[in-house]
Amino acid sequence: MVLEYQALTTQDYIDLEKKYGANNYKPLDVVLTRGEGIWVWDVEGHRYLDFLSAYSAVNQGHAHPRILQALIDQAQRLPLTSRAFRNDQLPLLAKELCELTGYDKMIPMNSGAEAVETALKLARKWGYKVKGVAEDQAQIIVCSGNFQGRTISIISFSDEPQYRDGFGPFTPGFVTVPYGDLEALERAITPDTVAFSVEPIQGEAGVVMPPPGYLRAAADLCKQHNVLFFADEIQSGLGRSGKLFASDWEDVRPDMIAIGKALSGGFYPVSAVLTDSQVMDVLRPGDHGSTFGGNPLGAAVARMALRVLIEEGMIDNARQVGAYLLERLRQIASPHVKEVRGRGLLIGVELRPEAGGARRFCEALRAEGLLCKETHDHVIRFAPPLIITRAEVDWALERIERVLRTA
Ligand code: IF1
Repeated sequence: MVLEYQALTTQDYIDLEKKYGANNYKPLDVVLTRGEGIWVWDVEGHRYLDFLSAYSAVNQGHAHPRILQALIDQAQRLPLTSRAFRNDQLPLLAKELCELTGYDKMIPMNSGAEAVETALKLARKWGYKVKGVAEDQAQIIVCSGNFQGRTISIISFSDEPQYRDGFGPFTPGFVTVPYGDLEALERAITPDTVAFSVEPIQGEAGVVMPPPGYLRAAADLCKQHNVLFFADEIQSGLGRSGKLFASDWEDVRPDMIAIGKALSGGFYPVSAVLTDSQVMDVLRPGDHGSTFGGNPLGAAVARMALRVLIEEGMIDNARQVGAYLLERLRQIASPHVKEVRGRGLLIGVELRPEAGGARRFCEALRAEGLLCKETHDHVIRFAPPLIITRAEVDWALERIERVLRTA
């Protein structure tokens, strides 16, 4: 029985969430009830342009009709089998994903963090079984400023105090080097190093771009030292940067890639790790898995999410419209802006400390009908769905310019 509530107000919803929900986020106080394409509506009927895309999980736009239909069709047939039995969707997703990305194999998971954990386990096991690292001695090099999920092992290599506070003891076997520092990476590699884990664009750190040539040179270093280059493309991948993967901008083919978020068009948690047989074949039946990993509903949704991404030209659109947005943002004369950076439709506007923090700009943008989120106090992240048109970007720019110049 679906509980029917008389029309609750925004405040009613906020109060309910505060009363019964964990206080683990500080969201904008907008209560959304409907989404379609780049637009979302709140319970008061206000329309907003979604400039966050659920942190790049809605690259295809909200409620994409073709992905929705795939969800409905599969849900009416067979949502879940567990991996104790096979199903008729996972093999097709595996084939289509490997053909699209050029990797030998994929392993399906659910959340991005689970994909990252899976990649770390694969790297360690490959280190022991193939590279010959002594048991329990595997080292994985990570970058300062990383954000790759919230599990205990992943926050074990975070350098954000809040993400670690109160959650120790931490998982060993990680070494941190400054993002973009090639010499530091070379110095950190030892015979026990099994992988280098990197976000080709650091999203949470504030849309931090790698120095030109860094990814290419880091990948070459990894090859020289028989170290797996693992790219976390969960946020930067699947068209967000204007290419299929952000790694593509430097012609880097990672040894291993984690994807998630837009892999399902925002309809369902679906993630995966892509790699070649020499790595994936270290796994034996029973080594790793998950109840929902590879379920037919998520697989059917992911197949259609990838299909519309390619068939509807969303990646090229992200590159073209993203370049336009970046250029126009850089032309805005605002005393508050320190730097505008990004690639494709993953853009960050870093504000000067004197601007008083990005939150108030996000609140002002919301009043103008744009939903954005600050990251790390001083950066406003602009990441609309990849289907946005130049005209819709102009609509947004008019409001962004007004806020950046008058707030
Ligand atoms: C939150 C951030 C973004 C990710 C990369 C793995 C994951 C994420 C590069 C884990 C997830 C999400 C998590 C969400 C907010 C959002 C976020 F602000 F936290 F950092 F996007 F920048 N790798 N990012 O960006 O994927 O397990 O969440 O599916 O935790 O607040 P997940």
